[in-house]
Amino acid sequence: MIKGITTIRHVAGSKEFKALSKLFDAMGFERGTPWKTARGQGAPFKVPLGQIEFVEGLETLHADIWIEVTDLDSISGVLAKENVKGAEKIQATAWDSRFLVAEPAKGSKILFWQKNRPAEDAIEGDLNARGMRFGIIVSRWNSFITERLLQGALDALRRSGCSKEDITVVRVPGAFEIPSQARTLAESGKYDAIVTLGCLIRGETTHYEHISTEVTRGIGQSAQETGVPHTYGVLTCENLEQALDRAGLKAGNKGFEAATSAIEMVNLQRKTQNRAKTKAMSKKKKSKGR
Ligand code: DLZ
Repeated sequence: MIKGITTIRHVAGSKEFKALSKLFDAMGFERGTPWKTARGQGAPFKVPLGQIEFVEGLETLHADIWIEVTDLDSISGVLAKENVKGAEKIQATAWDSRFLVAEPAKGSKILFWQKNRPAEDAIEGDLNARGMRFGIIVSRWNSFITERLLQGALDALRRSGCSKEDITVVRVPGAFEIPSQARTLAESGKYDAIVTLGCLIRGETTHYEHISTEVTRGIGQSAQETGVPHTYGVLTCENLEQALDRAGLKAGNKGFEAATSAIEMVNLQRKTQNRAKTKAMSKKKKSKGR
């Protein structure tokens, strides 16, 4: 029955409205549908998860908008870059988290908080690509976009220490042809990971759903069946504007992200495979000793 929750803040004036909207854009919030009438305007911003919480007792709440984030230091950086006045220093809570309070517009205090990393030793891949070999498959359809994705991917790999000679770029006609080449490169045994880059625009293809489903399935299947990490930098967009945003403008560069994920996956796979090997060896030793 319950569908969602919207916390509405009435801001002091259009200056504050603009300042808050600009800041929330800079922090990467997804915009909802804005509205404007003769009596005012609204700018909704969406969050992946929301809740309403009632609090009783002596706890100091600092602000009535609380935003949980995954990287508080980056938020602090955005606040500094956007010149937000009244952004306080990061503080520790008594409940294993950190927070900071900012007042981006008069009367609108926002508390940003992040849970401290759990103490368990999660296995994660780091972002050092030295000595790794990557195959990048990029489709030529919408090359205006895909070449930007390629530049983003190359930038990520080179900045992370991968040498030029260890990167092979293969161009295919359209997104539909990406999976077969991904599998060919993966099966060659020459690459630690495969980065796939393409751009499907709904307006340009009546069979958009079919192609995008097939491309996604094919890339996933190649990854699972070859055991070589594949990352997905194929844009599936409604229009050119969305594609441009994801290829280096507002929403970052998905080619850069796909390459970064590939580096992380290679490092992660090496770690988990080593752990699995070590476990198997100690099991063998134990059973021999019996
Ligand atoms: C045919 C087609 C269309 C209409 N649109 C796109 C697109 O938006 N993005 C893309 O990468 N490829 C498109 N293609 C081409 C197909 O992916 C494929 O290359 C051709 O159908 C040839 O098999």
